[in-house]
Amino acid sequence: GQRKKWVVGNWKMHGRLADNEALLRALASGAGACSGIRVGVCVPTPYLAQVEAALSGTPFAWGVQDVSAYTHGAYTGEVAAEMTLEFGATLAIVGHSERRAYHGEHSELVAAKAQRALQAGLTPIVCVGETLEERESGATQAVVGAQIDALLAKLSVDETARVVIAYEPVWAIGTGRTATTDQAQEVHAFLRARLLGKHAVLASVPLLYGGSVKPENAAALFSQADIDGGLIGGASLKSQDFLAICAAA
Ligand code: G2H
Repeated sequence: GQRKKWVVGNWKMHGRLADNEALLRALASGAGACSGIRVGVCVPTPYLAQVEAALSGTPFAWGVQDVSAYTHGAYTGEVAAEMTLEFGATLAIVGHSERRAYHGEHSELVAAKAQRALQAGLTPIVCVGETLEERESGATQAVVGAQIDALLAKLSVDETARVVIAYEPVWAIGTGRTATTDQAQEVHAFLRARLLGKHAVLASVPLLYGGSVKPENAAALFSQADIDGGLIGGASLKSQDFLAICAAA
């Protein structure tokens, strides 16, 4: 297709210097699996310097799992986009369902974080997705539609054209329960149409799938018309699995 495939690891709150070193070395030496795709890892902030040292000069980009909506100031505990730039970061996940659920992040804040990331020169990976209860009550499109609309309400078309969106059904995250390729494709097609409804240039926004992507299911998911790659949690902590997923993209 015309859109490049993306594979981005989300380490979540995992890692230790020594374990990271082994994983990063394996990724750097397995970079051959990544030709022709966009690949990256989003790591806990304290490890940015380590990741920069290990992945500079490889095809891998790196970044963080959240970013402040503010530029600087009295925001205890927050990390500014500009701080991550000093460590070569180019990516920032925003609005992951774990942040929405455990840290009360709502779609307006998520949109503000995405905009701040863009203004700093980072590529935000904006996560959307429905819970099991919402899916079972037939509200999937209403929920993810509202999440996308909040983004479209805040960002200009030019800004929106520079984001990456990840569809992560909450019921498929870390549960081993993957959406079927048809379930995923159906929501991706809906998201594509929603973006297109705003402006034709938004047809090129990469739409990643996330939720228990593994080497065994990656190729089938990535072959769907509107699935442009994946956001990978658990499997991104094992170099063999992550590189196999990259090879499938
Ligand atoms: C979904 C995904 C990565 P996992 O959260 O963002 O994690 O692959 O472990 O389901």
